[in-house]
Amino acid sequence: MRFHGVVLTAGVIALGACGGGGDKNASTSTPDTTAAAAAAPAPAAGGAAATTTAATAGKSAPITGKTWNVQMIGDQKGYRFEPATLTIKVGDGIKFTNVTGGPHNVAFNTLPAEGADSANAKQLAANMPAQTGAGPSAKIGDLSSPLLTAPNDTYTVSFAGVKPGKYDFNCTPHLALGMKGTITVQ
Ligand SMILES: [Cu+2]
Repeated sequence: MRFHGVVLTAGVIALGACGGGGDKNASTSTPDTTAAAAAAPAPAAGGAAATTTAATAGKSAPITGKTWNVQMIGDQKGYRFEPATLTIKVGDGIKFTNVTGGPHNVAFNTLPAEGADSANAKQLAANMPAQTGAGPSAKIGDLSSPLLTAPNDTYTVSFAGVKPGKYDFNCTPHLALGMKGTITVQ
């Protein structure tokens, strides 16, 4: 049970971060469109994406539809997203929650309308904030979330403004262990 050590460490970090009481923000599995919408990235007011060259490339598109929940799990049965495959609509969002076995992230590797420089890839990158539910954090790459280290930390991706098709994703730390999935956007 090696991952117990990881969980304990993450738990200590979470306790330190929560500090002053009443974690009313604790996420549940119920759909929470408002929270997801609030978590969606604001247009780069802070200038984090200021180096983007194309004027249209850095603008995030907020969730307009349903927010789906995906759990990030590492336990005796292995490392996985649950569900690992889901079908959503353009405008929906997905809220990933670090349940056990973290740190986890979500990184996209295969996109419809191929090419890392495609407008679709830029839109998805813009829809992936450098912030988890726990606060600002560094993205691992344009199409990768920050690491979710603390238990119950969340990360929400908007699929507004992207092209329909299949989006393969994985967890970078656990890719070799098969932690991956596919989102079909209709
Ligand atoms: Cu993982």
